[in-house]
Amino acid sequence: MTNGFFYVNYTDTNGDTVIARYKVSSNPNIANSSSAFILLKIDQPFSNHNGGQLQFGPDGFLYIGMGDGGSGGDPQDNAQNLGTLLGKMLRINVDGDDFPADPNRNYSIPSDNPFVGITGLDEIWALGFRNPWRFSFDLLTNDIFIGEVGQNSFEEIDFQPSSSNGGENYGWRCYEGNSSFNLTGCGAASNYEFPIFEYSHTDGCSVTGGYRYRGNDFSGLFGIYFSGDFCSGKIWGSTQNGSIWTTTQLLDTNFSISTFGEDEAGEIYVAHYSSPDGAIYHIVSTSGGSCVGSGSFRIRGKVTSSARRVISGVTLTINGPGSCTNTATNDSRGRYQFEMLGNGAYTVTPSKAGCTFTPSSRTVTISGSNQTVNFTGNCP
Ligand SMILES: [Ca+2]
Ligand SMILES: [Ca+2]
Ligand SMILES: [Ca+2]
Repeated sequence: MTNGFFYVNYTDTNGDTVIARYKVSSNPNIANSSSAFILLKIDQPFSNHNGGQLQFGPDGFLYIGMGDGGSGGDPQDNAQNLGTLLGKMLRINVDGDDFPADPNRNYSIPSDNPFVGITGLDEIWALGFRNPWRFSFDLLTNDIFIGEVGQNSFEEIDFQPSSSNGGENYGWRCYEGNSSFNLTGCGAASNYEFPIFEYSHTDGCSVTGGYRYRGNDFSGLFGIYFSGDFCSGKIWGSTQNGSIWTTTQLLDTNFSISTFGEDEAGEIYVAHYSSPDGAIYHIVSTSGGSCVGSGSFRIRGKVTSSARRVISGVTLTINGPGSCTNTATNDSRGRYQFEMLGNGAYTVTPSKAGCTFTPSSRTVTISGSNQTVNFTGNCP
């Protein structure tokens, strides 16, 4: 953000949740410690399940993941209660103050929040969460993925499409994952949103929600949503086909997975929490996959002899980001092309029995535009 503000969610020394804004100092890596401005304070009845994730949405509003207040089994029934901010996803406007008399609420309410004008706190964007402490927006579609920690049996990933107007009920403490937990006072199952992925405590103990890969370096990972488990170190990948999600285990690490991260280019990282020193790892693909389909640009060109005669039937091999590869054969006019390429460096290599080419291969970088790569061949 060019205004130098950044936002944090912390647990204060009373055990309560604070959402605060700070400003960077003259050193871009150091905050001005006297610049604190508290937006929101929320009393926490127990010491666990404070949530913690903050994300600005593509709409410019701040989304806040709030746990159910803690203990076990949501004893205060917070997640299903529209009169408390606990157990909710919140959505606020960090500009303005709709509560001038309240020193613990210093923000305004987006007018299209789902409980504006009806019963329910106006900050609420979605409800029915136990501890949604890691959630993220899909950089391409703006869909929301929410890692939701379960009680004793099931961990889950919840999904909210970008077309949503908010107000979904994700089920906790009526449901833990897809299974009923405590149905006292609950409605029909059709009132609740169920996870796109759940796993039992055979495979872990506490889910860490991640990001959907939208980077350019590993085309084979494009569109995969990554999540992991703090206890087992397993990492899963979820892929979408219409409304159907399929999840497979991609890695079984010895990490204590405390968070995933996403950089400005859409590359994904995973953090291993350990004492005294943790570590951050970059998730890469070693399996290649197709370069074609990872973006919207093309490489094309022509193969001719030094006398400018067409050489056809040449096989062209492309190698690109993340070890991706494709081949194409040029046409009777000597032309070839590779379409739908993402940004990055590509090497194109021609081959045909009995021929030599000048140069033998060429490397070009796609950076927001198409590229032309021609070759001269000698086929005596
Ligand atoms: Ca206020
Ligand atoms: Ca209301
Ligand atoms: Ca749920």
